[in-house]
Amino acid sequence: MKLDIITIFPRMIDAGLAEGVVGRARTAGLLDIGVHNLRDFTTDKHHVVDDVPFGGGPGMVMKPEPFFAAMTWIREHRGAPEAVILLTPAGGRFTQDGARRLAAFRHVVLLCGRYEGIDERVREALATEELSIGDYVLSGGEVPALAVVDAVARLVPGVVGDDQSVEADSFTRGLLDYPHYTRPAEFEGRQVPDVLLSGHHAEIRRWRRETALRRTVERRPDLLAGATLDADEREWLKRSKS
Ligand code: 4GX
Repeated sequence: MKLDIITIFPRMIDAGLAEGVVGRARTAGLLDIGVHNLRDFTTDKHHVVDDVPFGGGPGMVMKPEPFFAAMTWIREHRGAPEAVILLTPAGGRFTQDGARRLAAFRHVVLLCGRYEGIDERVREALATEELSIGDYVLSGGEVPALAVVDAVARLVPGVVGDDQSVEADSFTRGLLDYPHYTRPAEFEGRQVPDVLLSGHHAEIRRWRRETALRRTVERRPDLLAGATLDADEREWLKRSKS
């Protein structure tokens, strides 16, 4: 999969994509990620990327021309992307379903804004969609872009070594994860649940499904509407309601 990110802070993106499964997938050639410094696409001596807002008001607005020049460079040197995403609190919420949708594309471009925002003509003429990672105000689109790339990349076949670990993920099943334990079996007086030490694999599976479901009911009941439950799980859910 090919990804291109346009930003005034390319080192933030480089650092965030150098480690872990994404870093390894880049080295292995599974992900082709281009990081582009917006200032490289300015034509003035001081590489200015922002200007005062028409109509007045506080803060600065990102100029359109460097974004248009960067997109022209990308189309010429990297090919025509299937999606150009602007990260903004005004976008639709980025979810696991959204990550799956984007992971099916071969080439995606992410546009990172700073300051009060980006000239509206960038959104109109360049962006094919706008995404938000949540209802809070960040200082720029770089952290959202890293979140989107990370969530999408780990769905690309081969990026996460073990397919089963993507399968097991919370949200792949539409439920929260079950609790995980490793050695020692007792730590500061806290015991690992006996069933996990029992070697009874059918019982372990059952405990995990039931615990995941109970946690979801308690913490994120909103997720249940989109979860795929088997007959046992529907029965546990009915009992948990009474
Ligand atoms: N999920 N921000 C973007 C600047 C900006 C504003 C408007 C383009 C248009 C955010 C979020 C987020 C803050 C990133 C404002 N750029 N982005 N930035 N939450 O808060 O995506």
